[in-house]
Amino acid sequence: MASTPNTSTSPITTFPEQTTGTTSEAGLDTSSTSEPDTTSTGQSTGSAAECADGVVADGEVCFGAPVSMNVGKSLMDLVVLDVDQDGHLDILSVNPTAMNPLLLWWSGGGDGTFGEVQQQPTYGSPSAILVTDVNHDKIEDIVLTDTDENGVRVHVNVDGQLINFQQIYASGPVPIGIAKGDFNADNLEDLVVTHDAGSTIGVLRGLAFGYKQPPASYEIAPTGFGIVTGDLNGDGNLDIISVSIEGWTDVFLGDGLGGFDPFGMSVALGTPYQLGLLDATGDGAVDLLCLAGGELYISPGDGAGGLGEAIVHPEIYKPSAFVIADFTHDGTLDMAIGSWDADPIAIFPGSDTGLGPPLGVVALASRRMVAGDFNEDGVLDLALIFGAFGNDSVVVLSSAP
Ligand SMILES: [Ca+2]
Ligand SMILES: [Ca+2]
Ligand SMILES: [Ca+2]
Ligand SMILES: [Ca+2]
Repeated sequence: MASTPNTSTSPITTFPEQTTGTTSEAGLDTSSTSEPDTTSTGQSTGSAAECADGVVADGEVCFGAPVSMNVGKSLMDLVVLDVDQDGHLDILSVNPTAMNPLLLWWSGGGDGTFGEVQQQPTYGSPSAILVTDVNHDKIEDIVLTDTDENGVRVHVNVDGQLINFQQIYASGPVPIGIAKGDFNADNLEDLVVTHDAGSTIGVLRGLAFGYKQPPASYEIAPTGFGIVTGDLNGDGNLDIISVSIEGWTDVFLGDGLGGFDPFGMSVALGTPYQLGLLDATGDGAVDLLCLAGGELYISPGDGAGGLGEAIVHPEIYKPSAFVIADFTHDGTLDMAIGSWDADPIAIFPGSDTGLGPPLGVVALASRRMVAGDFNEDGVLDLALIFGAFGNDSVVVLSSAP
């Protein structure tokens, strides 16, 4: 992976030619660099697969025309959950404005369409958002890290309303990142929070309602920035990977009882922007993906908790955001990744041999991305934040198999 096999200087031309299943609308769109394209940009990959024929084929990646919802505000992140409890996925974001932070959400119609924006106040200074079930009633709620309160704030879904219970669960100084998982196998989701001050992460054990206090603190390299959970050593227990603002990576192996053992630390990277876990190299072990310094770094996992020296993915140009999910519906995780330069959002399909050649989708400068089946056809769709900070839009790319 030291160099790209393609000698062209244009990252766009490193995408493979589409040889089958194309139409006049198919293929990469390179005509628009600043506004969402309004034409269909679907494409297919297999000889039997054709976009827009209504048949879901393994390996096929097809999207219809983008649908854009302008917000006119800055958005922090996107999450997906059924807020109004009508059985259809909704999209929720946070406008983190000082003094008057808002939750903004759009009710999904189940057909890829969304209603008018709805908003409600939240409080403090939200810095990260996560969907989880705070009260374990099988209805998803949200938690926000709050840098004013040095903890997490919960909004619990009660009859389709995200109720703020004015309760803060302390995590540590200046929380900036959050991840979840059931660390002690009691079927109650737990949280881990990383902090932009000091050198700790805080583990918050899930209770029947809320989280155990005080948090369990673990030392990391100062100061924290990104946090992600997954099973690095394949023992069935969730582990925690923290990446500091300078790129130091701390691994904590979970014991399955809620405790964590520091495993090791490695350097790399630079200031991380986003973290994820996926077997990118195809050796069966989970690898750490990290957006940092205008590159996608892959720290190859050794399957025992260790992370090797990070390598730069050679085919990804100025990455802006990614989401890991099974877009090709073949049971293997894929990576959708966007670019700051309005190059196409690319889907890198996962396989037994690692991430395959990318498929271009549409030229959009996405800042955050999330996946969900909004049009309920069994194939994942994308939602992303588009636009300059302060005047953002949410753009939905629905599958069109
Ligand atoms: Ca809904
Ligand atoms: Ca709940
Ligand atoms: Ca738990
Ligand atoms: Ca879909």
